Amino acid sequence: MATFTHIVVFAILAVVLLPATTMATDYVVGDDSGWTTNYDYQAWAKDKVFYVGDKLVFKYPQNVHNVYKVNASSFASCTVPTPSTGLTSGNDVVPLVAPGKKWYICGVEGHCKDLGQRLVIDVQQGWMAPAPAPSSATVFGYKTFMAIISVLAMIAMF
Ligand SMILES: *[C@@H]1O[C@H](CO)[C@@H](O)[C@H](O)[C@H]1NC(C)=O
Ligand SMILES: [Cu+2]
Repeated sequence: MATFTHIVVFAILAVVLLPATTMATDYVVGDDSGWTTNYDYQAWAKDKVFYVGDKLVFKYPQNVHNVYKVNASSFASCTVPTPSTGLTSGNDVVPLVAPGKKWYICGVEGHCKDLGQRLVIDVQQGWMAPAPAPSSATVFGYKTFMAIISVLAMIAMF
C-alpha cells in the first residue's frame, strides 16, 4: 500500500513541518531562575538556536534588575548607555526582529561586571521568517518550498 504510505508521509509533513517552521518561540531568559545575578546565561543560550520572530522574556523583580540592549564594546565593558533606554517592567518581552548578535546587560551597578548578569545571543534569519525590509523574498521562499513539497508528495503518490 504505497499510496497509503505516501498519504501518511504527506500528513506527517503537513502536521509536523508546517507548525515547526511557522511557530515562533518565546524564551524565558534563565528559565525558572529568570534574569538574575550569578547565573551562567551563556550556558543557558548554548544549546538554543534563536530565530527572527522569536522573543526573549526577561523576568525579574521590578527595581531589582533591568535590561539594556547594548553593542559589543558596551557588553564587554558593562557600560550602561546614556540616556537611559533600559527595560524595567520586570517582565520585558524583547522580539528578535533582525539576525545577528544581540547583547543584553543588567544596568544595576556591578550586576553585569561583577555578577555575570549579561547575555549574548546570535539570531538566525531562518528560511521562513519575515524579512526585516518590506520584501516578500523569504515569504516567497517559504511558499515555494511548501509548493515543492506538495508537488513531490503528489508525484510520489502516483
Ligand atoms: C557602543 O555603544 C556606546 C553607548 O551607546 C557608544 O558610545 C559607542 O560608540 C558604541 N560603539 C560602537 C562600536 O558602536
Ligand atoms: Cu541586575
